[in-house]
Amino acid sequence: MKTSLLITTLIISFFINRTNLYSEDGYRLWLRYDKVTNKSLLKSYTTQIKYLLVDNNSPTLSAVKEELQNGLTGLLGKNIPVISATKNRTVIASNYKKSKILKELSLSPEISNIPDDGYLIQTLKHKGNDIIVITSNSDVGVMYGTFEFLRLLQTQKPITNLKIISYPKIKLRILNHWDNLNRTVERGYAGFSIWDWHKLPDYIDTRYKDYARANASIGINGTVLTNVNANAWVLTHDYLLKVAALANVFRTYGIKVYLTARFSAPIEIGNLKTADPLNEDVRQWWKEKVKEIYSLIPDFGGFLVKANSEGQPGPQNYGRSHADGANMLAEALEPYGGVVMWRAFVYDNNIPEDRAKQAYNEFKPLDGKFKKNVLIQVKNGPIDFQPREPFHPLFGAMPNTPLMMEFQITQEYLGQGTHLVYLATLFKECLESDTYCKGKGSTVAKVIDGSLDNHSISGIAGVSNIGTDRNWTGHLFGQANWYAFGRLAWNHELTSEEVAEEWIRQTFSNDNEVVSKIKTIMLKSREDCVNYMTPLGLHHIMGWNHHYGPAPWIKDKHRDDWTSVYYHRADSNGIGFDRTEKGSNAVSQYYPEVAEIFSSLEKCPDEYLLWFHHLPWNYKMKSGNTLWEELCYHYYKGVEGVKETINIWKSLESKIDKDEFEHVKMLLNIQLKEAIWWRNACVLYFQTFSKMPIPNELEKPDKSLEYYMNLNFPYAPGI
Ligand code: GCV
Repeated sequence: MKTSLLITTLIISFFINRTNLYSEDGYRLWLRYDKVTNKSLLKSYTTQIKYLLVDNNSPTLSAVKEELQNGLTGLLGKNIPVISATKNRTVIASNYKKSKILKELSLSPEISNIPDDGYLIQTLKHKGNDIIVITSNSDVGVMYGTFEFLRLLQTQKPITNLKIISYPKIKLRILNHWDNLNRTVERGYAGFSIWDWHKLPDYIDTRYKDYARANASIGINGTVLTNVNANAWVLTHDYLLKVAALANVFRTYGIKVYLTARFSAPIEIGNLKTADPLNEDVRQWWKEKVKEIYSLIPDFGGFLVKANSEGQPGPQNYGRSHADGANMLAEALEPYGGVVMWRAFVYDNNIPEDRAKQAYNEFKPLDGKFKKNVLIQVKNGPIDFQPREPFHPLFGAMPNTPLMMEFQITQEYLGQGTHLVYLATLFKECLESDTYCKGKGSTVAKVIDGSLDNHSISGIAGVSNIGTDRNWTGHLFGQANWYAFGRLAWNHELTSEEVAEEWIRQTFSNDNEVVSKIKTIMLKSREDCVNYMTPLGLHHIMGWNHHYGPAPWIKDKHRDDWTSVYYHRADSNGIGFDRTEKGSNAVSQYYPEVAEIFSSLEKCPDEYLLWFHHLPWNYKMKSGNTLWEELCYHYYKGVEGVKETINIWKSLESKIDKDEFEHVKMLLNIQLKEAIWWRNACVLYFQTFSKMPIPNELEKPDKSLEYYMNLNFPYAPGI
């Protein structure tokens, strides 16, 4: 009796586990390669793709072959034989520079001029054979072309008469992991760090390869493995061996590794008494360290540095400038082709100046003082990855220095692990902002891609949202932000809509209803979030330290610039930070055309109103409402937006994998709860100053301000 019960239990659990094994858990990201559902397209694909020829072997081209075989087998539902001589209906993937076969074909002459990472995908007729060529002047370019080709099939695009030429606008397309050596992730909401330092270098988790594949598929070509709040320990020999093991996996996929350099490392692991960048022993120490790194990792990318910011050590500890610090590291890296990405995220509460102005004040005078292999990495806005910020005034202000963009993919300030917020719209808003530095049309995108000032290096970084969660990003829709970052880093001219559509088709389905409804959800999601968190230019009013939830009441801390009241400045007269000439004059850091817009009450967009102006509660808005009413309407609109999202999502139940549907549904319910919490807490708090009623037609908060102020989250994630 007992034995039969045991057997039954085992059988049942076997089937349960099997089901779990095969249900969709998000691990495959956007590289699912499921069989094409559209029958006529499938027929057309299978007629055009009969054989595969991957010319010239190299680890990268072997990976190309593997990807094409896996991808095509999945998408077409049959095996595609690999051959060595062209036949009718062959897909050829080959490096143009190395390939004999391709020289015989009449490929578009443009191929010779395509920059290294770029590719050509072309349909051709050769000796009566129909062939499709994926080529590039580099192996990794062939890989990028391969992923584009597979994307065409995944998104069910026709592949007849192809002639696609594409190359990246920005050279360094890099993920920044804020991962600590103990595997916690600062501002990480998807579990622990995927780098298993303890088991490296001997144990190579299959995730490392899948991580590299996913990044290569969207053109990301670099990864900073460690937190900018850096630990010098990663620069010790034993850890460098671990880093080298990761680099060996990533190299095949065209991804270089970078490390964060703790400025005080010469003291902490080098037994020196100082880390002064002008001290000869210190300079020599870095040179030796860099030499050691390159002996283990010949294609090491370089260092990312956070210095003299939020307690991190830096050159100013020794009375030296940021340029002195950056140039010392740049000199050590120069012989090997490495770069320094020096962050401009600096501010000091001891300086009696608007925090929004400090990075500009510090860095603008240093323009032109950096070595050629230094990039200055600037956050998109002047404060800190808020739901909405105007673009950082440094963009356009340092023409003689390559400026890199730093976006945050992880949603520290936009709902962390539980809110569906599609960030392409935020990224695009910043990239498309006009700095006017060289007249109209001098967009931030043109500053960072180097085209405006003819820089030979250019870069863009995204603070990663990746962790050990099975679906990589915690929230399934977090994957869309990783995807969007990569796609926009490759081509910032893509629209948010195009990128969303690609992602949806590859992640969920090509069904038109699914595509259009999820696109609607994604495209409005960031504005919903701004509305229920920080409408009309409000910023930095979230929970203390963990940054979870609303807390506009934060005050009297050891640093003013870490409180909320410093930013919203609400009082009985009104609300907002006066950054006009009459206030901190942060507007003066922008070019006159921009400064004029932000300064003027008539011209300043509502989106930035309270970022730049302190206005009375009864100030008449363009809509005719008072400022107080407008604020309330925005908060309530944000919540309504989430309700609408939930309804749209629910209408897709029959068309979405069950597990994924439930996963997103539960998270949306949390998002709604938290949106209401943000709305109620903020409206009640600001009402203590406005002393005005919440407009009649709006439902009143069901809890008191005191209730919200007493909420406490000692174990909120990400710190
Ligand atoms: C890595 C904000 C975050 C910090 C982060 C810092 C930075 O202040 O809250 O966690 O530190 O930005 O970008 O350096």
